[in-house]
Amino acid sequence: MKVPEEIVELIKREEYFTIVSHLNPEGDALGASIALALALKLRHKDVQVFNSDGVPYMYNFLPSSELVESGIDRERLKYSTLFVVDCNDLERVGLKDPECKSVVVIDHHRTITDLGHIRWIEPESPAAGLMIYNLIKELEVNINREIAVNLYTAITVDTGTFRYENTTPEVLRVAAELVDAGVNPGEVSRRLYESWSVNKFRLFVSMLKTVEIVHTGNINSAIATINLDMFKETGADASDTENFINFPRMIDSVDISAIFREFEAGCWKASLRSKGNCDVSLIALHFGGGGHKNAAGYKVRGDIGDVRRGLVEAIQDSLSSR
Ligand SMILES: [Mn+2]
Repeated sequence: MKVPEEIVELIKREEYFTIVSHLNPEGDALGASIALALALKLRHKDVQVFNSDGVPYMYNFLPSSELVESGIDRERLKYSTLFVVDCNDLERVGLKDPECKSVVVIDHHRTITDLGHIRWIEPESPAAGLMIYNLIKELEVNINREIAVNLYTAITVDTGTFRYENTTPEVLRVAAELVDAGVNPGEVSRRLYESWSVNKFRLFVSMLKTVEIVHTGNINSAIATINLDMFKETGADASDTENFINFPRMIDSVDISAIFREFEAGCWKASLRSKGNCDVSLIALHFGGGGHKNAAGYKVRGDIGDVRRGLVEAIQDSLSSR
């Protein structure tokens, strides 16, 4: 992976930076943002980090997570270079009409927007965190334990802790280097996978009851729903649903796992995961969303029955025939 020289030059030249990432942030968005912020600070830059949803409690363990603010200082933004990390559209950031010096996109999602004066997009990169790792190397900043834990978390979350197809030799080499820098992999895994609240577990149980396995030609999809009532009944919130999508994939015959999460009455965020060559980004694009071959998503409005049927039809049309 080649880091664009113009980004390195720009960082050396500029003084003020604002780093933003997508709503409902997960380990990659947060870890990549915080690691970049820490590296910029080590280069004596002025940095603010914004995420409109703040840091979900499960990510409080990330060193310097307190740098992430859920409010943005628009005055400071004006002088800033704006880094958009792990996404490439400002709607996903929840930031309207930012007035800033310039915009740099650092992302690994396939893209349909044209945001950014400098766009560094690596659809083949397993995580934005891996791109930030390479950028930090170019900046010749020493990767200390704090930076390493953030990068390691970013990379592990987006590779399912080295279980997904995107686990390349580079990922494993970088992870080893980060462990050398002081990361405790067991501790990170405990924080990520064994720290659920009771409310989250209850929400998970109610979601499992909605799982339906649908056959379309040669493809089997497990489709689940989480509606607003389920959040209310269990006391869990949207950030608690991270990772739920991966459980239906445990069924050996399932190729696609899909969850519809209601974020406003009648409005659904669809998350899709697939195994092997089944390309769910085609489905997401069909509905105006985006993503990667094995992980994608889109938003849709309507009655849940219709919305679920719409997905099944799209799978039938775009994937089953192959
Ligand atoms: Mn990511």
